[in-house]
Amino acid sequence: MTNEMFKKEAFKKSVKDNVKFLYRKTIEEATQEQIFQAVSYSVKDVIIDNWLATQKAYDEQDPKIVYYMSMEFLMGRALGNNLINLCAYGEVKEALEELGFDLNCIEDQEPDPALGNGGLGRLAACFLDSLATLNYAAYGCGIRYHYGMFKQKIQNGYQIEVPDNWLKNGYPFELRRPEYAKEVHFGGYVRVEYDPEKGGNKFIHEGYQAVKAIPYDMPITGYDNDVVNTLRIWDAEPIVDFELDSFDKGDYKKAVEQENLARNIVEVLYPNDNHYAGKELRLKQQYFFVSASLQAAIAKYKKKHDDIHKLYEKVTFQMNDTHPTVAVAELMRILMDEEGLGWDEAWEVTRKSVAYTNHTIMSEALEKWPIELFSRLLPRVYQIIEEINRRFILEIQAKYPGNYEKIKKMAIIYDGQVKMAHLAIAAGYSVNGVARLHTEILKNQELKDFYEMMPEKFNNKTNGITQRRFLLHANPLLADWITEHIGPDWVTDLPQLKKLAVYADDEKALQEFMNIKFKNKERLAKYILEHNGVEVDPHSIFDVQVKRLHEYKRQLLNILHVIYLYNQIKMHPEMEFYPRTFIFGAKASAGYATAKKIIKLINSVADVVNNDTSINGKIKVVFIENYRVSNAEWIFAAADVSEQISTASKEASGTGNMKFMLNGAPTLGTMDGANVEIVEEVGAENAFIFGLSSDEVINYENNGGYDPNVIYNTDEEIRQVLMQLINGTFSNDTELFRDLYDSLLNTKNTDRADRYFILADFRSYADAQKRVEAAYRDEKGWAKKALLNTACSGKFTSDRTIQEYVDDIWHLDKVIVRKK
Ligand code: 26V
Repeated sequence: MTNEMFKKEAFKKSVKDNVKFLYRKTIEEATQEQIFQAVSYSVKDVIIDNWLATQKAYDEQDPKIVYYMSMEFLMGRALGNNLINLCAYGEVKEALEELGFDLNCIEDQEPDPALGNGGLGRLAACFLDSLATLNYAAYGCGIRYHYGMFKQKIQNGYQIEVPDNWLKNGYPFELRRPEYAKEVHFGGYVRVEYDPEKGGNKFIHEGYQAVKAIPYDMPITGYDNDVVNTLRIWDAEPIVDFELDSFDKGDYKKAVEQENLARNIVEVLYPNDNHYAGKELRLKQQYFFVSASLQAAIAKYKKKHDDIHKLYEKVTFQMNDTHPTVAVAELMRILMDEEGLGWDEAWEVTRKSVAYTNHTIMSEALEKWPIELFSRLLPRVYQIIEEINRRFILEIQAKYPGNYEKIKKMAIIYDGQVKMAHLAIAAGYSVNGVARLHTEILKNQELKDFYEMMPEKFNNKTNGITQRRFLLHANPLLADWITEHIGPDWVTDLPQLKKLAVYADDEKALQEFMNIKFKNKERLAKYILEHNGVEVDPHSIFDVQVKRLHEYKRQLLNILHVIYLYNQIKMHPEMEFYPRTFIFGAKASAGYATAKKIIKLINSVADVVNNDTSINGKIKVVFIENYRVSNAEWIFAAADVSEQISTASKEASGTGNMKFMLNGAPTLGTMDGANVEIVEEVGAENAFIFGLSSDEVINYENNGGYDPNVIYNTDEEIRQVLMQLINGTFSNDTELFRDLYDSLLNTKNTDRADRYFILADFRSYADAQKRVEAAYRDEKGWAKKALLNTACSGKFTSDRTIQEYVDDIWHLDKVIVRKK
């Protein structure tokens, strides 16, 4: 059901009016960017009405609300997505055509809001989409970074980071809400005073620096249900303007400091993924958005309810990893110091209100703040954490009398550090992992002690993705084809895709399915030519690995295998070889030297291989610059093979794997993260699995027994590949890739050679790749595998994930907004 406003004539008029009011131009005079702004304002007009209706419905129906607290929301572009969810994409496309514009080009004008790094931030964005679509009341709570994820340029094969000034032209899908501003306090000290009224002490925080938190709201549209939820991201402003009389009061220094604090705090997203660095500014960011969000949530609750003891009946806070975990202590502080509750009452409310999701077992990612830093920045909050820790240790002692090992391993404060995961687990009513295997590893390895002490808290919620963005918007040809065959219900009920399985042996259907894949490959080939200047053949196998660059994700394994194939073809030019295009896309954290070196290696191999005419273009290697949500949509749609090759046990879930599957690309992967469940759904015969199991990896890690040098010394072809890293094959500078070579063979820079078992898995990976090639040669067989991947991907919708969170953790009520 679409809105009247989207009727062609009405919409055209609205766009023209907006161009006139915003720019004093006619549409003939306006730039594409201005048209984008005008179109967006027209769309926002409709959204605002639904937004008001939604808030009214929430007011009347008073549902329980989930606050999804996250340092990252990797939203991607909003215009196309909103049109999809408002069921107006087709109409608007036609209206714009009549005005002489191409909706795709207009969409392309939108900056890609990249307030996140990778999986964790994109998951948060998919969850908001599903919450709105399933009629649940939800707020996303985050930070309005002025600069999001950097833009990646590749120069001479190296990654260059360019600032992402996404707010430069103004962002049409946000609304500034200064009337809901909150104050957040840093530093200072705590004065204790006896309060005769209370019959106890009161804690007064003084001498702090204050920052004003200003919320900006972004609308989150549900699919075809008139629901519009809110992503609330906080900006920072100084409290006092620079007043002249500050000089007189001697407050000049403080005024400057407060101004600087406000300026710095929301300036930029930390572009690290999975690596904790202990930066003070990051803790400031965390406390800033957590405090403002909690204050806002409590103020909203109090408007309708007078008993703060029952907060948890109407409100729940989900902490996206440990990043917002300071919420535990901040909620305690607000309940005690501002709402007047005693410790026990406040603790009861807090522990029933907060829940925690773990997204990684990589030990580098664990957040542990030095006590000195923490207590200086957040003195009152730190006091509260000390008391939580004291009481938690008493509980441990009660359960395990005399067992000091347990205290050492589980305490929240230990060794001069505040351990955020321990705080989250001690306080939260739910602790979940993001895929079945990951949750099992948490329970049996990483968080074993916590699981044994409080097993009832632990549960699994396998990740999911939204089919509205990653199929309906990303792959319109396939979306239409599916709807022709099984009707449109899959858009909100993805398991319906199962009905496609009846076409698995239908030649006509398979042919159509593969024709669509081919068209999507042509679309991507065009993009690659325009953006990389490399010509790729859409008839070749598109073998794709796109994700953040990290050693555990093993892009290095992939490119070493490319080198191996290149050697094979050079050595045996007559050998049968199905042409392959290896496509990479990945950003490396700015300070992650090894990751950046791997990018350079991929580009260096690309240079050599792509320009070696003797191999007749059998292999092409492409590194897609600036991989991000918007080009990801095209890449998934065009992939033949989905590379999910992390060292088993390291990838908590993966979500890219699901996007490939949905778009009909079989997985080439290890038994890691959600790959395990993908194989379970689609059947092992429709995936290509290789490598050590997570048990085997963990066993090596704990007990030793793996030596890559044995492989190096016995496998001549592998040795040749490694030698080529340091003999000038891919760079005149023979030292350029020495570190990568060393990392595989000796312990110079680490405690273990080949930390991620690349050589251990190399042969098994090469075999799996052989199976891929053989399978691809069988055209019908491949089409069947591809189609079955789409057909069996129903489990991996974030709608299912969210429903599980609702049923097992949040217990939300459905709200109806649309009046039929
Ligand atoms: C961690 C850190 C550590 C401190 C510095 C900054 C920073 C920024 C982000 C992170 C998060 C890393 C965790 C993460 O992204 N995990 C990914 O979560 C996905 C969604 O659950 C999951 O699919 C991926 O497997 C997992 O790697």
